[in-house]
Amino acid sequence: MVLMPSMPSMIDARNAMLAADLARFGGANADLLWLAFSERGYGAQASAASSQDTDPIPDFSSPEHDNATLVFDAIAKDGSPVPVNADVFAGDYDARATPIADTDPATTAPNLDDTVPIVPSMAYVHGNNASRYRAYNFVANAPGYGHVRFAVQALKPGEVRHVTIRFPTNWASQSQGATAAGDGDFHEGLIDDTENTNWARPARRSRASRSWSSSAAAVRSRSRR
Ligand SMILES: [Ca+2]
Ligand SMILES: [Ca+2]
Repeated sequence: MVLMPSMPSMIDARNAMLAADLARFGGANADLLWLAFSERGYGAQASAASSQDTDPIPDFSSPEHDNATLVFDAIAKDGSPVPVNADVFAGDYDARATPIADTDPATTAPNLDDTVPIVPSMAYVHGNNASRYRAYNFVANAPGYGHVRFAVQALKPGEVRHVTIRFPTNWASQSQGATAAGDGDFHEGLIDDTENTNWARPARRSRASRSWSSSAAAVRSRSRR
């Protein structure tokens, strides 16, 4: 703790723990520390602008281990030859996270290519499901194709693993021509292929005025209360 700056980012906290191990134990635990950090996205190339950064850049590679490499490809399940421009996120959810890869050749920035160096996972603990302990979980989404969740199991040191993500077409997507209308706000949030955005139900009204509201969305919304 004393090695951390005030208002540390998670990266600052990682660096302080590595420095403490170096100062006190001559770096004897560096491999274990880097493994634990890298498995959780705090690898050597991870970065955050500040402790307030809500879009830090994750990295899953370790400077102490023989990393594996993931190479992502995305295709449409129905055989459409149109390229699927997918964003790939580590974990189970694409909101409040930044991608670790994408399959869109037009985008270039850290983590926006199709190749991910990644430390072979020994214990990516997420939930209580034992089958997940040797796997990395991912979610990918693409305009017109919704999202796909998948796991990559048992990576080996130095392995290059090609992962093809097969997307079902989402005919209820605005990218496939769907439209949404009705009560509430942010209708496009229903049909934009990402859980990051949501429809908002109508603001609460008095009982008298609410009884006049009869769209399907409003009826469903009331029945859940
Ligand atoms: Ca790209
Ligand atoms: Ca949405």
